[in-house]
Amino acid sequence: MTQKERYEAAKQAYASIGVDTDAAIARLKETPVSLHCWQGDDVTGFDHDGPLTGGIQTTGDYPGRARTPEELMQDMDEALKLMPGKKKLNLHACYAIFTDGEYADRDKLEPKHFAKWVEFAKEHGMGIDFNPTFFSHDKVKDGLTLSSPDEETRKFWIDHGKACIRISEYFAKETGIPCVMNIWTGDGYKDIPADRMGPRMRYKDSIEQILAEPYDRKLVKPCVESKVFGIGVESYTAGSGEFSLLFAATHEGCLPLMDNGHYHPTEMVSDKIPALLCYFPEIALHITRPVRWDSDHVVLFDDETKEMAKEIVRNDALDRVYMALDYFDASINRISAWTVGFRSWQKALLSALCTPNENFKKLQEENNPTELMVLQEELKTYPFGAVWEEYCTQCGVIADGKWFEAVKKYEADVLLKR
Ligand code: RNT
Ligand code: ZN
Repeated sequence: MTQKERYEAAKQAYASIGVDTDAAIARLKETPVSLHCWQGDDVTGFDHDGPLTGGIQTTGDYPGRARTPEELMQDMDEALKLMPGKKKLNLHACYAIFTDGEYADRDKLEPKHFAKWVEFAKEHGMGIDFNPTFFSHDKVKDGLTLSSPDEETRKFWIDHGKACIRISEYFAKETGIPCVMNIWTGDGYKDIPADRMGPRMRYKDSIEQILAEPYDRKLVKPCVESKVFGIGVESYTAGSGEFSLLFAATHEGCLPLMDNGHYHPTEMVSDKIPALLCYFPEIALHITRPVRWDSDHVVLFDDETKEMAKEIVRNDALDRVYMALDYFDASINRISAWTVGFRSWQKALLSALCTPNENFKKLQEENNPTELMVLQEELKTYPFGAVWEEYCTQCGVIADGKWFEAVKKYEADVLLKR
């Protein structure tokens, strides 16, 4: 059978249960997913020499890490060729590019320090999302930034946040696509705190000051990302789940951002998505794979990933949820890590779009869990692979089974020579 014949057969099979695979493919093609630059260099960036801090960690020493902006862009170029669908570029402030020996500290960053990234994004027709970097810097005092009791420290990081709002607006204006700007800090304590509320009140005031920087609400979408713990920050985080969610709920225009590595292992972000959609016009996600902890393993086409995609699709929320990948694995080929994660999330979305969601909801409402179970189970063996193959083909991207050859060649020709 040719690829087209395989797809036609699959299309018929799905049509018999009321799913239009052509429509599913068309919808996915226009749905942007944000690709994080930090998988390419183990969250290092270009504005400092020190270690990665903030309670996050990359493990592994696979050869070929990008060491310069040129290498990172070259690697991303390579990875982007292997990813079907619409992309956005997700940057961190520490990826500022300084030219001619100039340097600006984080509180003094300007749009011009990201001009090369804008050029790169435009070449690929991508919008840009942004993250102030509240870690890996000597002004992180005693593990604290926006919640620091030291006013000079706190002001430095507030000014960094404000600078990032201005840069986010620049990105949106340049690309014509709104910029999601995510605030996450690793602020917290290793051991039992004597004051849990004080740091949170300071954190709240700091984010309020950052968001007081004038910006166009249609162009910049600020978010607050929560976290339950970090390495060396096991007992307390200032930006806990309740803190961050309630901050967003009480500050017009601010979105909650859920990272599915940031909850207790039995809590499911798939269940939280529809809860938040009841209240917020828009929400944001960091899609990752936690293994026993917030380990940031590469996203796979696994059950919880599929469940998260289902919640977005069947609640008709593809335009209300800003989706970004967030993981970093230094123990495997980084181009492959990017590609597997991006393709897995695309598969999860496509599979959710190839689900007879209205029929399934109807069965639930009619209180027919027996038939619902039967049909949900049978759907698992439908010829999804052929639909995925067609999607990749239409996007001009190599289908499964062959793209890894390109990665191996790039590794031999480029990465192993670094
Ligand atoms: C850390 C958060 C945060 C970072 C990136 C690099 O636990 O998930 O989003 O991963 O900002
Ligand atoms: Zn995250």
